[in-house]
Parts: sequence; C-alpha cells; structure tokens
Amino acid sequence: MLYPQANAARTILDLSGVWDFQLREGAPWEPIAVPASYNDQSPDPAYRSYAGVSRYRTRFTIPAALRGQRIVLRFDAATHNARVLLNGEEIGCHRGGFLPFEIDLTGRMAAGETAVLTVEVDNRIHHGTLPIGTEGATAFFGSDNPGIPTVEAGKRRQQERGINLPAFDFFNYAGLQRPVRLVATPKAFIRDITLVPHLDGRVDFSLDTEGEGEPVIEVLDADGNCVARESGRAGTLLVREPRLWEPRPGTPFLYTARVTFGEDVYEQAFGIREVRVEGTRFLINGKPFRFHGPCKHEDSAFHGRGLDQCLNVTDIHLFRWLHANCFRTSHYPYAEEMYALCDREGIVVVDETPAVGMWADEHYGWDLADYHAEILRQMIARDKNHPCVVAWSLGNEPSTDVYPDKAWAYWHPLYELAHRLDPQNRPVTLVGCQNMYERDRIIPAMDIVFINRYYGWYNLSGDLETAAWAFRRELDWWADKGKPVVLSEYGADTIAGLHGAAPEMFTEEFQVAYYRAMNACLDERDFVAGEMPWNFADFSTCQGPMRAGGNRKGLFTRDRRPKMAAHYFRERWAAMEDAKE
Ligand code: BDP
Repeated sequence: MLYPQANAARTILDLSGVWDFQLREGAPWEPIAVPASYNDQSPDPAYRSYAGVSRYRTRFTIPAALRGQRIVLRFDAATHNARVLLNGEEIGCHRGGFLPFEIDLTGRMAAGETAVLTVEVDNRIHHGTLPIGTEGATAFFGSDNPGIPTVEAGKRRQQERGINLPAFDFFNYAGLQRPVRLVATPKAFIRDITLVPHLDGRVDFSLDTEGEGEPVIEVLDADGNCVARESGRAGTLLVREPRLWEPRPGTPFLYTARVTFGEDVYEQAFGIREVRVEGTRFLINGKPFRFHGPCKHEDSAFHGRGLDQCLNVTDIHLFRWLHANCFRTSHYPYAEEMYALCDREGIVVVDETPAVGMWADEHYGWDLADYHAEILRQMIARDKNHPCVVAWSLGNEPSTDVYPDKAWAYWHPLYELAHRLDPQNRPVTLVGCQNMYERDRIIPAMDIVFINRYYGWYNLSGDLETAAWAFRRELDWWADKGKPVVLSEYGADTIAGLHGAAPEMFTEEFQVAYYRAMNACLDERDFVAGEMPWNFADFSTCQGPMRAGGNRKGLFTRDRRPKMAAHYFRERWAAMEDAKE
C-alpha cells in the first residue's frame, strides 16, 4: 500500500488535531489529541486500566475543489481493532493495530459535504490477537502464586471484572496512534509500485493501476535528473553506474521512481542495494554487515506509542551519536515515517510482526496462523520498497523448545510465506527466547539466527563471571551451525543515577560491567553477526513487581538522557566503525 503523498496530482487532508473521545459507553465526551495513544492524556486512571471499546469522533469536510477525485480515508493504524462509521453508518473495519488501512469514500460522500466520522477502537488483547493478551489476569511479570486458593479466586474475579493483561512487556497503548488522512487522487490512479533493485543497476518494476492507460516510470537521481525510463506495467529499468544505498557509516544514496499514469503521479524513494546471507555472514552489497544498535520501542511521555516526528528525528540523531547502525522494530511494525527516515540516514531495520507473547506452549492450539499470515502479508506489502529494511522478523520469543515439532509446524509455513511474499526475498528470522536451544528446531533453521539472552540478569543474576561462562558454553553450541548469529536482546535494568563502587544490579556501573562481560564473549566468535542491546531507552510497561515505573533497561532514560552504558557503547561502536573504514 502506497504511503500518502501530496504532489501535483494528489491532495492530502490531514485530520490530525483535537477530536472528541469517549473512553467507554456512557462516559463523557472529552478532548483527545490525534495522533497519540489516549492512555496518558488524562490523569483518570481508567485511561490506562480500561479494556474495551472507546470512541473517537470528529467532523470533516471534503473541499469542493476536490470534485471528480477519488477520495479515500487512510488510517495509518488504529489499535488494536477498529470499526469506522460515517454519519453513524458503518463503512469499514480493520483487525490489527499496527498496519494501515483505507476506506474508499466514493459514493458515500461528495466533495463539498461535511460528515461526522466516528472510530471505535478496541484495545482488548487475548489469545486471538497479536500481540497476545491473557484473558485471565496472569501478567507477563506477575507473582502468580499458583495454587493458593485465595489468589486463584482473585484471578477469577479479575477475569469477571474484565481485566485484560498483556502477555508482553510493554504498555498496551491504544487508540488512533498514527495519522488519519483523506487522500485524493485522480479517478484513474496508481495503486501500487514494486521495485526490485540489483547491484548492476537493473531495477525490476511492477505497477498496479486502476483505470485505462499505460503507466510510465522514470528514475530520478538526487539532483532530479532522469537516469532511466520505461513504460508498461512491468519490466526492468537500467540505471547506469548506479550509486548504492549503503548503511551507516556509508552513503545511503536514494533514487526516486516517478510513476505517471494519466493524470496521476507518485514518487517512490528507493535505494539500490542487495542483501544476502552467505555462510555465517550477513552481506549488504556483498560486504559483511555487523549489526550493532539497540532495539527500540515506540514509546514516550504524553504521546505513548503515538507518532512523534520530533522524537523520531531525535532518536535517529542519538543513533548516530552512538555510532549505531541498526534496530529491530520490537515488537510490531512502526509508523511508516520512521522507515523513511532510516532510508535517508542509512540505519538498517529488521521489521517485526506484532507476534509477541506467544510463550505459552498452548498457543499452538489457538488458531492464529491465518491471521498471523495476513499481518505478515500487510507488513511486507507496506514496507517492501524500503532499502533500510534488510530482514523480516516473524515474531518475538515464542515457545519453540518444549514442543519443537509443533513450533516447526506453526512457524515454518510463515517463514516460507515471507520469502514468497517479498519481491526482494530478504532474509527471514524469528527471535528466539532464552531456552533449551538444543531442543529447538525452528530458530536454528532461520536465515539469520536472532537470540535473546539474559545470562547475568534473569538467570545467574548479578554473577557476571558465571554468566559469561554459561553464555560461552552456549556459543560453543552455535559455533558449528554454519549460520550468522545475532544477540538480538541482552540487557540489565538500570536506575539512572543509582551508583555503586561495587557494580551491583540496577546500578549504572552494573549495566556497563554486564555489557562488557557479554561483549567479551561475542568478540571471540567470528560467526557472531551482531549485538542489539535491550533497550535503546527506558519504556512504559504494565504494572508488576519487577517493573519500577516501567522497564529500565534503556541505554537512555525515557527522556533520552544517556546512562553510563550509552557512553560505553558509543566508544565501542565508534571503534568498530573506525576499524571498518
Ligand atoms: C525479553 C522480551 C522484551 C522484554 C525483555 C525484558 O523480548 O520484550 O522487555 O525481555 O525483560 O524477553 O526486559
């Protein structure tokens, strides 16, 4: 699906602003900012604890000047499920909270008319949603005390009260968290553009259009000069002496594919680069690429998970400050604006579906596979042209070792589907939880192995010597698997400003000592293709006895102040960059 673009042929009407909001049926209508999560916009505790349907409402007018155009309503995301009504009548629904959808207004509203738009968003998560929720009140990090009758009765009571907890470790932010826009195009229009670049300058293209006519595609260089031109719905362009898109610290050179179709025009940025796995190496443009950058969340004060371009730009500047070259979109597809920024700045992205929280073995009986496949389809359709996206992650930390065959039966078809769906055929991974890795069939079968490990934190806590010893034993096991291995999460909760001459858990000194100990293990192995500390910044989670005001494993605080570990990584990654040049 094309990103909304205003140009000579297309008009955008951004509906961002202050809308009316009703948290639950019968509650008063209150002001709410769009886009943003609703949860932190009011001191009312129900804004964070409520589970159910909420309503957004606004009025808009289609300008009379747009008469004769095709007009769609585009939601970049509505979390998690949405029902859209125009003047009280349902015009569309969408399942899943992190990917865009469009509703064609043709025949429903004419240019010059005004309508009331109502969007019902449902933030409930359960065994049938991605991410996963627990209908019972078993929190991700709860003290469950299983078997104690009063506690069990309490959990049943919570269930009756409709308490709905995440099976994952980030706050279940919801609402209209990304822009809502009207997009006007000519009646005959460009529906989709697919580009597959090759290092020799060939760019395979296919164009999906609606209406009569023949499309033309031109490639423009950075100065706007046309360097290749073809017509038709599919074919191959040739860019002579192509400039490649290189990840940082290289040059992320971008071209523009300008497609013209009748009255319609669309300009799609793209980069010429190739991604491949060869033995234990991950290659970008034929050169070994080592991932080094912290995983992220979309998370900040006030906005929650809401799109904040200022925050995104700040974060990418901080990535450059850190000499970081990548992140994973843990644990859901991010707002499209972030990928465009990464294309431009040369930050490599591993794009992840919202399949998180599948750690219970029973989930293989929950009938999620079709929905999961549909999300994968929508994510790849949205992000396929971004040069920054170098791999797909099918999900995060499912149970894969207890029933390895069931895990294989669930994940392997998704792995194959991702390869089939992606015109660029990028490598595919599934992020593995700390587990009995010798029993695991599916994680070692990925194109690139991503493993999350918390030796020294959740296990062997505080004893870094033994933690490193245990991690080395595990790395010995991975050494002969012939795959590139990335430590895709590792970290230690750290309260900014808490210090200790003895580097004990939660101090800034411990976080640095922990990373030094783990990195020493990584540095000994040449099959290790990267390190991705957890997490870039502290972030909000649901309440639990292990979360003091959220997850504190950030290299930065939530307001982006560096902890000692940020300085440590900055030096380490700068040295890696220098060694490369
Ligand atoms: C991992 C999860 C991540 C958590 C992290 C942690 O993938 O979402 O936030 O642990 O516990 O298991 O900090």
